[in-house]
Amino acid sequence: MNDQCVYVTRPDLPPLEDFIPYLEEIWDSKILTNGGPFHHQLEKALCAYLGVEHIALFANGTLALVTALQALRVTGDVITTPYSFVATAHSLLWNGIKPVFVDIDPKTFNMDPAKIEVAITPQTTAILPVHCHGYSCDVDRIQRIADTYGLKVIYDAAHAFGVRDRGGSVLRHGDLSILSFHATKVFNTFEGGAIVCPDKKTKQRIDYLKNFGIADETTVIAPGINGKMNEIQAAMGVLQLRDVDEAIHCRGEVDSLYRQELDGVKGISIPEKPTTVRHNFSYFPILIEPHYPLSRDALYEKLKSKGIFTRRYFYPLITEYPMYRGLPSAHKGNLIMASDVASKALCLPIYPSLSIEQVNKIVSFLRE
Ligand code: T4K
Repeated sequence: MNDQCVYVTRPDLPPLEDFIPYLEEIWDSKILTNGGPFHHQLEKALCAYLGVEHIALFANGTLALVTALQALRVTGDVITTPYSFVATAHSLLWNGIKPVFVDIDPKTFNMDPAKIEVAITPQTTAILPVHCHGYSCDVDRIQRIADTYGLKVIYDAAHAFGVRDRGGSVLRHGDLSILSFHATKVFNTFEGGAIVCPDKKTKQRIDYLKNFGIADETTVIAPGINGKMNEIQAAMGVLQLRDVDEAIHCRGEVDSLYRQELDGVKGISIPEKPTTVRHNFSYFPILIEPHYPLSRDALYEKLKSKGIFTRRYFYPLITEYPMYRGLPSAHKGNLIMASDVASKALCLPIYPSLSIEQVNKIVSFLRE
């Protein structure tokens, strides 16, 4: 890491001195984990901030995904997207579930609901869509399909912290939604994650599962895992919540500046602004079209040579990795849009402390 370089993201951090009193409290109490006071405080504060009823915190988003599938006893085949971070599909394999990949909508990069319906078989038990880059999935159509065929829906909402549609938080949709609080996310607890649950009973089950299945000192009700968030992570979360609106606001300014400055640049297309009433500006993806003077990969390398570290999220597609490529649904002909988007996508740097000068520098390289 080099201060002269610009990265696709940088974690948002409070001033260190603001965190010291939280550490002192942890040192005094000697409660470091297993559902301590900061854990409790963060769950409550997140419910209030996000406008949801129940949240179970996790050590990271991947454990939250794995546990969500366990909690709903999902088995068999699950329909999901190839256009995501690999953790989405890995959570299925860790549960012995077969992923069935379907193509995406090239406008939102989210699963195309029309493709979901034709992929359903008697083995299908659930749908695992991703709100990619914080753009909401077509939640109404997905729910209609799930209701018609009796399927569960678990949203991988790792990118969708704070996103709201007309009815409230997008995290209320489906049976469960999963969040990631990784260092690279809009809201971070260094590492962290959560499951948004619809009711107390489901949260209770998830709380057991993330703590080895322990119900009390002498009772273990399920083969649970250790997915608990520790007190330092939770304290960081409580503090980070204080500044998250400001952070999202700053991200929004960067987004607007890119949109304004890149408008009309030949060979660059920008996904339309999302239709949600509140976006979180977690990523700024652009597509490098064939008539741009450089290929996407040549541009990526050129920017890197100038100290600008963009990312090709999500290239390669999940379906190109060895543990997935043998599946019938991983065939390229089944994933025409996803393959096309993966070959063109470039995520530009976006984070609250990115300056106007830095954005202008990136834009001028792209225009060159
Ligand atoms: N589902 C979806 C849809 C996801 O996107 C993710 C995670 C998950 C599930 C799983 O959630 P977690 O289990 O991670 O909570 C990153 C993240 O590691 C990953 O969390 C994230 N998605 C994914 C999209 O991106 P990399 O390999 O691109 O990260 P890395 O280390 O290259 O970081 C990117 C840039 O961020 C660096 O160039 C500089 C900056 N950075 C990164 C870290 C870790 C920092 O400045 N400080 C840091 O501490 O995967």
